[in-house]
Amino acid sequence: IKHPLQNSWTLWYYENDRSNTWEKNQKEIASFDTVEDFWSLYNHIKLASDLKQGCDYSLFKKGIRPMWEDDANKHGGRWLISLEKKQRGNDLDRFWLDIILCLIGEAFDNSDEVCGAVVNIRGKGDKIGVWTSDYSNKNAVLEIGQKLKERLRIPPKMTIGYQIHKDTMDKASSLTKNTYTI
Ligand code: M7G
Repeated sequence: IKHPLQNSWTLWYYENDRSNTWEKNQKEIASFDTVEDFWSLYNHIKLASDLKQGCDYSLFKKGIRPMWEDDANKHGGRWLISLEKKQRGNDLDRFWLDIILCLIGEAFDNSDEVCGAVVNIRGKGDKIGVWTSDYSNKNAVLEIGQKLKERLRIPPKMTIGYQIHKDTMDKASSLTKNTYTI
């Protein structure tokens, strides 16, 4: 028998089609709830670094849509890892896979707070966000950020910020203030 995961997960793909709304451009690709089914999916799809500019992958717990408006996200925020352009060649795919493995392997003490993760492929610099459900749960948010930094081997002196979705909604995301930094 296959090795069950604690949660079922859904992979979403976003393609920037200007004739459609942002929400309509989010497509569900597949869901899985075993280790083996995760790897068959992962091995079958393009690496994040091979997606076109403007595209996203999102991996969320099944039943949570990869958007601020979802009930699970509306009081939440994200740890944001902003990559330099040159990091697409090496760090991007490794970071994204390591984050997926943290999510589906329930690597955090506060894994219940985790909703999912998003990778944005952008010409101005790629981004990876790990979304949690309640920004006011400071201890949980900080624990998740710490663990993320360790697991991705981000140097201690390089800080990452946590941004509340409500703040991101109101501002161009590059201007959103960090509520926590680590
Ligand atoms: P982005 O794709 O997160 O980052 O947001 P980018 O600026 O680097 O491309 C781009 C735009 O997509 C936002 O300004 C919103 O118009 C839309 N958008 C992004 N997200 C995550 C959401 C969301 O959760 N809900 C809605 N309604 N729109 C979103």
